[in-house]
Amino acid sequence: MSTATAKAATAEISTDAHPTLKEVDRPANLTSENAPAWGSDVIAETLRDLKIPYIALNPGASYRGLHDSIVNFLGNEMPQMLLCLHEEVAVSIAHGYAKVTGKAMAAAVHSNVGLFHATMAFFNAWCDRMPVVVLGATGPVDAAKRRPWIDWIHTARDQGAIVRDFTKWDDQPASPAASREALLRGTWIANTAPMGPVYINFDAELQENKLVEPLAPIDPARYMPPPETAPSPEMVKKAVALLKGAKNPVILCGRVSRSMDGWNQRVALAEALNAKVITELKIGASFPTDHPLHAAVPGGSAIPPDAQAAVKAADVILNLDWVDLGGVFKVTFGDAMPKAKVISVTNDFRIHRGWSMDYQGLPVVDVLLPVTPDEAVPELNKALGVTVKPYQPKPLPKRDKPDLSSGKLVVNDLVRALKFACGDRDVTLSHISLSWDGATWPFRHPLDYVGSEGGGGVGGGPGNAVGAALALKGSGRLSVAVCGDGDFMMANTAVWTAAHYKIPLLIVVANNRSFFNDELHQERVARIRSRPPENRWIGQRISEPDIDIASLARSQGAQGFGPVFKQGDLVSTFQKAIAAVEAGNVAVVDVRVEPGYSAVATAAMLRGTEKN
Ligand SMILES: Cc1ncc(C[n+]2csc(CCOP(=O)(O)OP(=O)(O)O)c2C)c(N)n1
Ligand SMILES: [Mg+2]
Repeated sequence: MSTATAKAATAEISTDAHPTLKEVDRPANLTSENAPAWGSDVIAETLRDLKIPYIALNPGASYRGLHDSIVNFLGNEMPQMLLCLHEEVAVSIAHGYAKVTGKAMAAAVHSNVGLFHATMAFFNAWCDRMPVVVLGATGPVDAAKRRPWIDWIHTARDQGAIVRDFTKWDDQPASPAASREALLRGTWIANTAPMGPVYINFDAELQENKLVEPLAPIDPARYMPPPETAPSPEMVKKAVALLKGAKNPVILCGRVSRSMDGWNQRVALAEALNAKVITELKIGASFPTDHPLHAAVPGGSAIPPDAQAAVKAADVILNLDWVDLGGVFKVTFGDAMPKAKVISVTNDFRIHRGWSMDYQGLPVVDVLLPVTPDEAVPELNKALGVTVKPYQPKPLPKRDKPDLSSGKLVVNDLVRALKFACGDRDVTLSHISLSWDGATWPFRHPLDYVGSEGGGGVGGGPGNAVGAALALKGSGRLSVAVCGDGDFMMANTAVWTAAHYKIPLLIVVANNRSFFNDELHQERVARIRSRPPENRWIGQRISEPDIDIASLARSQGAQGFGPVFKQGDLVSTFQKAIAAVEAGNVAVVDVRVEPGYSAVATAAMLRGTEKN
C-alpha cells in the first residue's frame, strides 16, 4: 500500500489532550506511585498506554475502583475525565469526537443502569460506523462478595447482552492481565474499519483487589498492527476497464474519512472521469457540494429526485461506501435490476449482524473492492494515470447581507443568517437539524460537516456537537451545531459538560416548538384516512409553556441568546454569539422558527396523499 493511501486513512486533527482543558479538575495531594498496586490501576495504566486522551463518564460505585485509579493514580490525565450528566451524552460525546478524529476516545458508564441509559448512543455510533471504547462495570461476579440489595440489582448474568447486537465486540475480563488484553483488543477492533463501538465490563471485585504481582511490561503497539488493506490489482483492473468505457459515470460518495488527501483524491477521480457526484447529509462531507460535477442537493433521508435522475442516466455507478445503495436502486428502479454496471467500494458487509437491519437492502454489485474508499480511490487514480492536486475551491462572492424571507421566520432564514455571520471563518457543522435544506450551505472541506447522529436517534445532536468541538478545540475551526428543539431538549445537559471543561462551541436551536417531523407523519396518516390534518400538532407541540432555551443554557454555564423572533435580529445575535465562542465560551441561540421543512422534504414526506 502506498504512503499516500496509508496517510489518507488518518484524520489531520491532533488527538492529544488539549493544554487548557488539562487545567480543569486537578487532583490535590497525590502521592507518587509509579507502579500499579490495584486491579483497576492496571486498567487505568492501559488507557494511558493506549493514549486515550479523554474518558466521558457518569459515575457509579461499580467502577469506584477505576475512578480512583484515574484520579489518584493517573492524576486525572491521559485520560482526563469529562463528567456528563447522562450516560447517553457521555457516549455521544465520544462519538462526536470520533467523527472528527476518526479515532476512539473512551466513555465509562455505571453497571447495568448506566449502560441502559447509554444504549441509544451506542446504536447511533454503531449505525454511523464510528469508534468508541465504552467501559462498564458490574457488581462482584462472585455472589459471596456482593453487598446486600444494591450489588445484586446492579449485577446481571450477561450485562454485555444489553448492547451486544449493536457493538463490534464486548468482553468481561476476569483478571488484571485479561483486562489489559481486553482493552488492547477492544481499542484495536473499534478503530478498525468498518469501525464501531466496543464495550468492556469490569468486575468490581477485580478492580478493587490488590494486585498480587506486577504484570510483565508489554509494548501495546505490537498487539495492534495497523489494519490497512488494499484492493486486489485484478479487481482494480476490472473497475478501471468499466470506468474507462463509461459515458455517464456516477459516483455515490458515502462513508469516507475526514482526510484532506482522501478529499483531493475523490475530486481528482471525478474530474478525470467527468463523473457526476452525489452526496448526502447522513454522513460527513465527502465531496465539494458546489463543485460543477456535484449533481444534486444533498438529502438527509431518501435520495432526492434530481439525484435519482443522475443514477437513472448512469451507465457505470461507482459506490464509495454509500450508506444505503440498495435503497438508491429501489427508489430509482423499483424492483428492476439496474442496467448500469456497479463498482462497489465497501467493506461494510464484514460487520453485518442478524439483529439490526442497518445493513440496508442487498444491492447489485458487478465489481467489489472490499476496502475503504480512502484505500481504493488512490489505487483507481494510479491505475487511471490521474494526477492528484490539492483541491482549490473558487472564492465565494462577497455579500452585503443574507437573503432572508419577509414573511414568517423559517429555518432557511436561520441558516442563511448564520452563514453570513460566520463570514470567512472555517466552520465545522457538527450537527444539522432535520429541517436543514442541503442547498443553503456548501461544504468545501472534509471538516465542513461531520454528519448526523447515524442511527436516527433524536437526542444525539448536543453530545455529538460537544464531542466534535472537543476534538476541534485549538484547531482554529469554529464549531457550530444546529439542533432541533426536540433534539436539544433530549440531551441539553451536554451544554454543562462543554461549559465546565471550557470547550468553545455554538449551538443554534431551530426551535419550532415541536417534534415537527412527526407532525408531517400525522398529516400523512390523516390525509390517507380522510381525517382532519389540522390536528397533526396534537401530541407533538412543545409549547404552552414554550421552553426558554437561552435560560436553560445560561443555567448550565453557557451564554444564552434569544429567543430571536425576527429575521432582522438574526445576524447581529449570531455575531454576538460567535464573539462569545471565540472568547472561549459555549453559546446557545434560541431561534423561534416557523414549523416547516423545505418544499422538497415536505413533498417527499406527504407524497401520495395529495388526493385525500
Ligand atoms: C430517540 C428518538 N425518539 C423519537 C424519534 C422519532 N422522531 C423522529 S424526528 C422527531 C422530531 C424531532 O424534533 P426536533 O429535533 O425538534 O426536529 P423537528 O422535526 O422539529 O425539526 C422525532 C420525535 C426518534 N427518531 N428518535
Ligand atoms: Mg422541533
